[in-house]
Amino acid sequence: MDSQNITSVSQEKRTFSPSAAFKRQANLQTLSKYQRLYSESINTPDKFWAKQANEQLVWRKPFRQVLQWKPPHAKWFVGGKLNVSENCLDHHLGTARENKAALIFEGEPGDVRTITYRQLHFHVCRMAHFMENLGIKAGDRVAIYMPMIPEAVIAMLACARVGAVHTVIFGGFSAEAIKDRINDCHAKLVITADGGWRRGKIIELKANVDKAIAGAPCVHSVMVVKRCGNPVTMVEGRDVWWKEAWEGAPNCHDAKAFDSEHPLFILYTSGSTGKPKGVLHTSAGYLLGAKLSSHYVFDLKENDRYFCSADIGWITGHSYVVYGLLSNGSTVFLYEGAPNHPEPDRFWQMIDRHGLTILYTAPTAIRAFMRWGDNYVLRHRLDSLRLLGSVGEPINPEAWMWYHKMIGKKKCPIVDTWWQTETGSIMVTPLPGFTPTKPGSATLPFFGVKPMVVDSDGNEVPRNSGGKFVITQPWPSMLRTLWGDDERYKKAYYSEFARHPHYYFTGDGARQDKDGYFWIIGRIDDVLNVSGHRIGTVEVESALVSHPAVAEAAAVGRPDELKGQSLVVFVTLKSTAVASEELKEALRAHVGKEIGSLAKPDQVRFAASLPKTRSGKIMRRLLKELATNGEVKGDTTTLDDLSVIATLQTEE
Ligand code: 6R9
Repeated sequence: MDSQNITSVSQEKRTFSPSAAFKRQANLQTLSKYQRLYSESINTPDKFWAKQANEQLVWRKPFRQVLQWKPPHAKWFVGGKLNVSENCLDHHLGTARENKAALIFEGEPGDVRTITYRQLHFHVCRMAHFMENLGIKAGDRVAIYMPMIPEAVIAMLACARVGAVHTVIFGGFSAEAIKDRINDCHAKLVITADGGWRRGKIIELKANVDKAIAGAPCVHSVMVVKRCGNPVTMVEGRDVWWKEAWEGAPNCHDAKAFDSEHPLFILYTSGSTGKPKGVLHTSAGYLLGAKLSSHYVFDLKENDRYFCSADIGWITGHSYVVYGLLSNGSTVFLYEGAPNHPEPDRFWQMIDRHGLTILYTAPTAIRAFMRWGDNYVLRHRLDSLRLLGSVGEPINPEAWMWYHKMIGKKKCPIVDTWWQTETGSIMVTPLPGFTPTKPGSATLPFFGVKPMVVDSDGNEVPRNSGGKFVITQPWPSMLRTLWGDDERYKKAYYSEFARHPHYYFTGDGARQDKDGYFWIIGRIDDVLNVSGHRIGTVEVESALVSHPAVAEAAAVGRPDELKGQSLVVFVTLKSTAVASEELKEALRAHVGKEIGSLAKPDQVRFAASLPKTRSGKIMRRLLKELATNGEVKGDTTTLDDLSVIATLQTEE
């Protein structure tokens, strides 16, 4: 098993417990209480989830059955009806939260806006009306390609309100990638902005949407928020400014009730084969998972000001910027831009300026802050912070210790949360009031989650041995299928173990230590984790071979101090092409165009040929070893032509 994803030079053996002061005020304070609730959630899940669903969610019609499980298909809270946006908004009106800040937004240029729950409701109602007037009906798909501005949240909630299924596309994806996603789910409406600010420059979002729609005839309408004021082309009869749409619409909107299993959103994510997968989440179960985990994992209190640095284009932004937090009535801080603009202390400055109490970010960001130097941190007080979180990849002990000392001033518990786009909400995590943490371990399962480390037959391996990380029982916020491809859903997640067709395979490797703590090692499939972003090697390879100079390509990950993994591609050229530095640059740019700049290879290597098995499969394992160590020592017995490796070793 590959443990090299964790770029660790030191071992941290200490455990860290929350302070008595933190414990006293925590939403859950003792291990014994957790154990009792956890056992109940696993042994009598129907009872546990019925109680949670009734307490946490506002129902229009009660459900009659908690779970209908016909592996690998689940239906949760069968027969129930609710409206997700009502749970996030209307539910807080008429209470002390009505005039509480729902969103505090800071744009990269420094503009600040505060939007209360009442105001957010008002905006969402208007947009919901507008969307209905455009002809958007329940079940229709709406693509959202926006910067991190309040309108992005409003757009998501307006979709939820009218029952439209949103698919948020991260602003870093290219026109090609947008086109593929829009076509895959047949989106009728695209909501975007003229641009977004990133390191003082404008990212031209509308221009990308225009290019994408040229190849996506399913799109009827485009709504455009004016954010940067950069020139854009508005197509008559198709494009409308957000402000104009908004001005014409009434303020009140009666939200319809939708079935528990009504689709809420599709989020595309990289898989080990082919095109990105459209992970489908539905309404009640997803919302319950996001809400309950937010409450316990972030220990939410009424006066918290919570900052999650993830973009809403990722699942973390969906669950832990929007749905989990707003359903709890929390104040969410939104930041538009880069963490090092204008200086690498932007986060710390914003934390002091707005009195932020919780920070949830990724190890790759923490490592960048470490590299930029302590002085940028030490200029700020950071005394409002009380809890820190990490997500997206394994956190190496050095980064954990730095986060603990420099940002948390040794008093903030750190929650290292393991989960995935597919799981919808946090699955393995410390609960900050009592779990002793070990740097690098996501610790223990959340309520209702039964993980296991197994061998290739699906049998549990002994403690401390590495194996495949699976989840053996269904949970409310699980993905329901892949959009338009249920066969792929079954194959990707529920076909790994013939004798255990109900085991969900995560694609990760893990081990469980003697205390029962889980240590996630990283992906064991053909998915890379570069700066916390999932990138499918196959996607990058397809992008490369679509370039006229390329005959064949293989993409592999190499451990990287900053990014966790960096992307190295091996390319063989067509006989007509000539290897050159310019061509390497052109290939990087080509991948940027096909997928987005996040997938641009860090290194392009030309090769005379690629190592293959006798059945013709590229042996990425050997290339990975080569990219990492400069040589190949691993098993080459299945290699078709040994000389390929010798040549490759001398080729860079
Ligand atoms: C939420 C999110 C999922 C993959 C997952 C794993 C890695 C996420 C982690 C972690 C170790 C953690 N991952 N959190 N690995 N410790 N705390 O990131 O979703 O983008 O779908 O990525 O990220 O490899 O399988 P997603």
